[in-house]
Amino acid sequence: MLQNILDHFQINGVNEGSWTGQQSVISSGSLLEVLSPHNNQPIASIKLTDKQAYQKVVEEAQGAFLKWRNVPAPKRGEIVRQFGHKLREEKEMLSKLVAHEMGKSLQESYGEVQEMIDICDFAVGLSRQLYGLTMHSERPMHRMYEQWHPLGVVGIISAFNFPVAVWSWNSAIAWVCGNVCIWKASEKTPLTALVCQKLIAEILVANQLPQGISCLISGAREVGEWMSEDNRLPLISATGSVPMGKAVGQTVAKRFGKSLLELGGNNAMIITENADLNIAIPAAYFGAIGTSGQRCTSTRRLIVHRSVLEEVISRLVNAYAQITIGDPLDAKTHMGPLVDKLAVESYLAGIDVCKKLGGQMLVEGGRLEADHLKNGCYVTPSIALVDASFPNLQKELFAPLLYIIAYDDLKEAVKIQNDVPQGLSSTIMTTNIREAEYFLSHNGSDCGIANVNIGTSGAEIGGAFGGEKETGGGRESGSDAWRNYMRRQTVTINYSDELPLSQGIKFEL
Ligand code: UN1
Repeated sequence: MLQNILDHFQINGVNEGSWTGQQSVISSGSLLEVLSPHNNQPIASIKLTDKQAYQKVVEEAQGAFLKWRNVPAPKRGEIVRQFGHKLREEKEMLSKLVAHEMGKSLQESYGEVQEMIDICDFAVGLSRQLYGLTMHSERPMHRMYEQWHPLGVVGIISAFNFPVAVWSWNSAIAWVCGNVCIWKASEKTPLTALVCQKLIAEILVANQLPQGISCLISGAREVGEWMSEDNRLPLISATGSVPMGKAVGQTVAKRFGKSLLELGGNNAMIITENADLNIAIPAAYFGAIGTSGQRCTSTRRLIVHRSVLEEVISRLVNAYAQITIGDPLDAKTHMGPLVDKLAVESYLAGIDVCKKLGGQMLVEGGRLEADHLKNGCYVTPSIALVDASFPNLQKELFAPLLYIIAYDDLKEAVKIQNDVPQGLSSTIMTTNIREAEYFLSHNGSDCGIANVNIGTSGAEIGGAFGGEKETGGGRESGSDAWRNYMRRQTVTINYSDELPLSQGIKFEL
C-alpha cells in the first residue's frame, strides 16, 4: 500500500530536505529517518536543511516575490484554483499518505485534505476581495483610503497533527495576497509535505511561474530559529506547542517582525442540565478521541451539570467500550496510533500522574497490547473524574485523556472553563437559549472559538481560527485573517491647489 502511494507521487527512499518549487537544493545536512506510527518501520529518509541550503532557499524566494507581487491578485487566485483542482484529483492518495505517515484515521485524513480544498476555494474568491476602506478627509478636495500590499517572504512552521491542512490555510491565503512562502514542515511528517510541494510545483511549472513561490525546508528547532531571526521573513506563522510559540514570538518581536501564533488548546465542553445528550455524547466522544486526542482543538475537559453527571458518565464509558482502534488506513478505524513512541511515553506518564494526584479513572487506558498492533504507537483512551482544583487541568496533554468535572451553577462552569492558561476552543451543550447566550456573552467563554451544540474540534475554514492567552492570539484561515498576510498603507491625496494642514494648524511662509 505505502509503496503504491510513494510510487504514485514518485518519491524515492532518500529525499533532499530543501526545495524551491521542483528544484531540490543540495544539502549536506544529516539524514532524518521517518518511521510509520503504525509499525515503527522506516518509511523514508529526509535530508535536513543546512544553513547553506537555507540561504539559497530564501534567496530564491526573494527573487520569486519580485515577480509574483506583480501578478494581479485574481490571476494569483487562478493559480490557487488550479492547486485546489489538483488536490481534488489527488485527495485519495494524499489522504492515505497522511494516514500512513501521521497516523490519523482515514476518515479524518480525508477531512484534512478536504480542508485544503476548501481553503483554496476560499482564497480564490478572496483574491478579488482584498478590500481596503475609504475615509472622508477633514480637508477639502482631499481623498483618503487604505490599501493592502503583500509582505514578502512568509515563513510557515507547521505541526505534525495537521501535517498539510494548516500549511494550506497559510499558503493559499498568503499567495493570493501576493506573498511567497517558505514552509518548515514538522520533522515527524516530511513526506506529506514533500508531496504537497511537488503538487504546487507542477502547477507553477505549467504556468511558467518562478519556483520560489513555494519552498520547503526540513529540520527541527534550529531551522525554526533561523527563520525567526531572519529579517528577510517579515511574517512567521507558527503552529505548535506553547514553548515553541514563546520562543518564536520573542525572537520575531526582537526584530519587529510579525508573528502569527496558533499554539496549545485546553478545550472544554460544558454539558448543562438542558443538554440533548444524543448530541452531547457523540460530540464529546469525537472531540476527545479524534486524531487520538492530538488536535489542538481536542476536547480535554467535560464540565458536566451534576444532575446529568451519572448519565453522561455511563453513556460515555459505554461509547469508549466500542472504539475501533487500529490501522489508520482501515476505513472502519475510529482511532489510529499516536504519532510516535515519545507521544506514547508522555501519555502513559500523564495517566500515572493523574492517578497519583487522585484522579478517579473511569476508563483507564494504556498501551494497546493487541498482537497485530504491538509494534506500533497504539494506545487506548482514558477518562478521569476530577475536582475543579485538580492541578493537571491546567496542562495540555496532547493525548486521549479526558477529564470530567462536575458543576452546579452555569457561572461556576464558565469559570472552571476559563480558568486555564490556554484559550482556543470551547463549547456548550444546551437546548436553553439563556444558557447558550450567557456562554457566548462577554461574561462567558474567553476562547477564540465558542460553539453551541457542536464539539470543540472540527472548525470550518470560513471562520478565523485561533485563540487567546497562551494559544497565542493569532487568527488564520477564513474571515479577515488575510489581513495578517498584508501590510496596510493609509493614503491621503490632495487634489486642490492649496495645502491645508490637518487639525487646522496654521503655518504661513
Ligand atoms: C489543529 O489542531 O492545529 O478545528 C488544527 C479543527 C481542525 C483544525 C485543527 N479544523 O479541529
